[in-house]
Amino acid sequence: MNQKQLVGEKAATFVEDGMIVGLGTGSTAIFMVQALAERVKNENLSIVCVSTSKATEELAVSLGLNMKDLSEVDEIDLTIDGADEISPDFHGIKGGGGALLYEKIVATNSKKNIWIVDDSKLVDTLGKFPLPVEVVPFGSEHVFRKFVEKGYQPEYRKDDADTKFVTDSGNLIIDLYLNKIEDPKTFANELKSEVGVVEHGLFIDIVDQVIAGTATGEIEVK
Ligand code: ABF
Repeated sequence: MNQKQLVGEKAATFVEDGMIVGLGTGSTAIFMVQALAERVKNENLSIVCVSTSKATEELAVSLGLNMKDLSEVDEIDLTIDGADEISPDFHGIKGGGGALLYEKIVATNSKKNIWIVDDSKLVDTLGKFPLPVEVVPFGSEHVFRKFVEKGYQPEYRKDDADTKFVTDSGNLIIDLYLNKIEDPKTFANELKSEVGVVEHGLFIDIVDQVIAGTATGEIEVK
């Protein structure tokens, strides 16, 4: 069994009967959703789920999970999601799958957040993974140019047809190839101050617990 499956299945055991659960996006989250659906069936769990993307919503519905829109629930009890990078102080980069806006909205409306990752996601300093920045299409070229002038090595996220990727909320993503982000908190504030930027993939002071795979095939709950 691979690390992503191990941590996904482990995380599903943290869900308790009666919970409102946020379902993350990405290949690791898929293992969690599948394991959670099995638990609901086998243990007759009564839970309500909220999705962080259309892709996860479709999977969860196909597996019989009880899905609600975020607007239909109060605070979410537990959100379980993947991540692209996690630093030792539990800040992260998310959005490699293009779902960072809905992921951050769901995460910031959750009492507890758990990230599930294989050990390749644990880094000393954030930034080697390109930082996704979600921008509205109108004027995005001007934001792009400002990023070039600042030396952020921007690239528009492309889809399989090599056209600009469009997020679930109809926006575009510019990925910043920064290599290292020495002060993520300051950089996050700078990005958010750029008019036209909707959200970015720096998740600062959001996660409460990390379930990570290890090279020896173990699971580490941090
Ligand atoms: C998602 O998890 C995204 O934010 C992130 O890109 C992804 C990690 O992908 P995977 O689990 O497929 O490695 O929440």
